[in-house]
Amino acid sequence: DNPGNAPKAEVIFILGGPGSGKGTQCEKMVKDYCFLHISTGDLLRAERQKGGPDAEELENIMREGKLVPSDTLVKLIKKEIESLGNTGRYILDGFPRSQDNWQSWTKIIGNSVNARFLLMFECSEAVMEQRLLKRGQTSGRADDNAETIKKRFATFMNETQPVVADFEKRNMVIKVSAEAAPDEVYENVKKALTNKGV
Ligand code: B4P
Repeated sequence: DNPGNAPKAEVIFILGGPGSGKGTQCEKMVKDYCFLHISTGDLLRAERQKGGPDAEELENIMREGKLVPSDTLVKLIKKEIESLGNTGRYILDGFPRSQDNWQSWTKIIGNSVNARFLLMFECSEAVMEQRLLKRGQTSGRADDNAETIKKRFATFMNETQPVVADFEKRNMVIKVSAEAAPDEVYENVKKALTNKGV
């Protein structure tokens, strides 16, 4: 599984509301740090694109702003990390979005990967909504419209906030303000990573 005794893979989880700028900040981090980037949204969109037996179901769930089944997603994440030799430093963008996500992680990946901490982007709904509507003008994404955005916010409140609270109890959350322009937000990110010894 782990040829040549390479160090165990290590992961930093990245979360924030829909439109908080996770993807944007991850792109910046990859340029400056030795991180491999896995975006759960991109993984799922790629899976849908392949057109396998689950493609239609994935499309429908995402259009509804709901979460896809956790085991399906965690198996995809596992495959991705394995394909890179089960080693390296990852930023996992969009995970864990629910307590169920985290249970699947524990069951399917567990201690084979070292989970470091959770970087949480904080942003008001008004700002997030504006960003997503703007992206929706060109993204072609089925979920960047006013109706789905409302549902994504509800999913975030009801399913993601509780798992973030669980991580907070274990002192594993580091919060970053994500209201400002991308470069300014990135300054906050770098400070947060330095504080964590990254
Ligand atoms: P994602 O693709 O992760 O959706 P997202 O929340 O919109 O994040 P994204 O990274 O794309 O946007 P960002 O905030 O960076 O997930 C899509 C769907 O997949 C979910 O709804 C769910 O169905 C499924 N899914 C994903 N993870 C799952 C999981 N763990 N379990 C189950 N299901 C899962 O950026 C938004 C926009 O803002 C961009 O246009 C960007 O250019 C702009 N922007 C960013 N930063 C900005 C800034 N500072 N100022 C101005 N604009 C900014």
